[in-house]
Amino acid sequence: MSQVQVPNRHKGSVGAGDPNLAPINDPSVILVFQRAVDDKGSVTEQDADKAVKERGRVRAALVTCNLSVEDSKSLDEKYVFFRVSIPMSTMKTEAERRMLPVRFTPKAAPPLGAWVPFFAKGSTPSTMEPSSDGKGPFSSLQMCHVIEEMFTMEKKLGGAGLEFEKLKEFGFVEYFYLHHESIRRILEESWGVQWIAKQPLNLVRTYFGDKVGLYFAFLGFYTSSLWVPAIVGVLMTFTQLYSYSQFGSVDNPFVPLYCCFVSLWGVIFCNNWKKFEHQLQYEWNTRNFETSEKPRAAFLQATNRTQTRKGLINPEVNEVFYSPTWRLVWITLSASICFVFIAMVLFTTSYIFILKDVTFPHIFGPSGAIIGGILNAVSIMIMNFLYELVEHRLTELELWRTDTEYEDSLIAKDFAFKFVNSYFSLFFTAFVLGNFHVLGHRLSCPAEGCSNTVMETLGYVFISQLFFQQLLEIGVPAVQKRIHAYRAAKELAEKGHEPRTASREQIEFFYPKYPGVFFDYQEMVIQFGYVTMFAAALPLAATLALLNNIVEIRVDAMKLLTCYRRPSFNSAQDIGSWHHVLDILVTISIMTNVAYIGFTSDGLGFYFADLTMNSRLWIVLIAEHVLLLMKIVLSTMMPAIDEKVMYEHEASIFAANQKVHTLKQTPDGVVQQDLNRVAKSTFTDAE
Ligand SMILES: [Ca+2]
Ligand SMILES: [Ca+2]
Repeated sequence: MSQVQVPNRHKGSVGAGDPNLAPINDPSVILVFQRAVDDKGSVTEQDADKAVKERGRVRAALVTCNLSVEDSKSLDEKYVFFRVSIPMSTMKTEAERRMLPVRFTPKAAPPLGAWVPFFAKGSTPSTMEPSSDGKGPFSSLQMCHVIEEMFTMEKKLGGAGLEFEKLKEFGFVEYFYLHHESIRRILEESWGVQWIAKQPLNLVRTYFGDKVGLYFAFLGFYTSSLWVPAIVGVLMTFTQLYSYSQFGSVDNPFVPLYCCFVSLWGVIFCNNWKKFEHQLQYEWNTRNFETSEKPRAAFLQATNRTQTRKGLINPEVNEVFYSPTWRLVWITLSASICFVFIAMVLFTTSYIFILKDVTFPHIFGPSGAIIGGILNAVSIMIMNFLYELVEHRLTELELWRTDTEYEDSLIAKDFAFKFVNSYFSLFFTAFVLGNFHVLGHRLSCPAEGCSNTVMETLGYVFISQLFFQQLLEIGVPAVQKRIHAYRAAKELAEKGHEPRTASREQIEFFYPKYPGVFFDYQEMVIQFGYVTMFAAALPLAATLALLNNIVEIRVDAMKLLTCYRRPSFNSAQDIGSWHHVLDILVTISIMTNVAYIGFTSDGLGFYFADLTMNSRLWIVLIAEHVLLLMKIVLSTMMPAIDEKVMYEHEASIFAANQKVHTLKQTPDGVVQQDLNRVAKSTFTDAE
């Protein structure tokens, strides 16, 4: 059966991208083909013949599997776009086959509602919750994802059987998800431009996928947790200003207390986040994602580096065995390169401190310290930039099977380096200055003590990073977009077209691809380290971080909504290895704070008179152990699971299963579910 449906175009509400365009309200995926054009821009013979035929075949294949296709050309005629959307009848069949999760209403699954695999028989508005952005119970993201899967699915299974690698010979470029204009508008109004309002997390997650949703949940949670240290930090700053004005040093009796407070706040924050995340796993149905995760496309394609070994092949996805020994070789290479970079950081930072202490005062006078501080901040950013150039390549070479594994390896690499690069100068000022010889020089702290120097260093690094990262984050995609738009407009102007009439497909095709949430997490985690590790050195760090993050949420949201293409389907169970990174930072922050109290600041002097080095060491050791013990006690006492919520969710799941059972019962007593299972096993076997 073949049918071509023309998607509805609703007039009235218009998109943010272009006020002259009517929004496209059917979730759709765009296939992009490049036409062979000569220098003057007219279509060549070759294109007119072979490629046109091939595109016709693609269109026919899509229509045959009951997808609807609408094609258009870019204004300069260089590109052909196929806008593919999925009619509801096709969506229902495919969803039932794939057992796509849809949500039962609280009425059908009391008390909270629960996720169930879709089945057509139960699909009524009273049982299945209508999606907030798609059609019927499906979200627009689910619909796009089904379309995407149908592209490459074999023909006999009901897919279009497209082979993108082969199609590239005929000008196929890529495909991408088109933004769903009305939802983008709603998100912009309720999320992107709202400063204090609660984030519409459920809609964000439905529209952008679990991974993005989880990131914003984390960012929001972290930001609201920062209120406590931000307020205490302001008070602390006042006490420090007072003691500076009276005694010339920022040390005062509150310093040790504040350090302990921030360390414990870090512990409580991590525990609370785990609890919140667990709750989200129920609400968003991501509990078992990692067990069902599919291999990465790059892993499947790298056949020349994999070996076929009988019995180890996964025929379902053409997967072959990849020897872990080979992977180990690549990991060793990555580790070595990481160490080289770390050594470079150690050397550069030490050298900058020697310049700052020995050379700059002669050349620049009193402003030498400022120049040294800025130089240190700049060197951190340059080293980060260089390392980021190689880390993705290295992880790619390791050939990980799933996205989660890939990301975990990337995070490990990234954190090992960034930890040293971001915090080494602080360790250096806090513990090395005045105590050890560095590269043949003995560097000293000013007369007021090392605390002031640590504060200066942290101040320069933290504030310059906040500033530059925000500038890069807002600036880069905005500039990219402008350049694309400018080029497109220029080309069109040369041909005498009106730039306003470009189709939405064309506009979004020129947007850059969304790079994912990796760097966003990284920025927050490094910031968390600056806030917690040397708490007393810059108590305002928490306040500055809070202010930054209130802006950050909106910047990241608007970036996603207006600067990039819509991200394709993605899922995640939790924030992954970032958990471990946060946990490590919390533990290290206990140690650094205690060491800071003991060796860098003179805060202890207000409590104990005439401290010897030996007694300092004892106090540090005891304080550290007490705090670590408190960390363990707190983690045990504050369960990561809210039991009441969990029981309610489990009860809802149970109720949902019962409801599904009754609904699927056919008049002669056979449960539809068993039929489905048979259908599903046939489906996966054949695939
Ligand atoms: Ca930022
Ligand atoms: Ca960000």
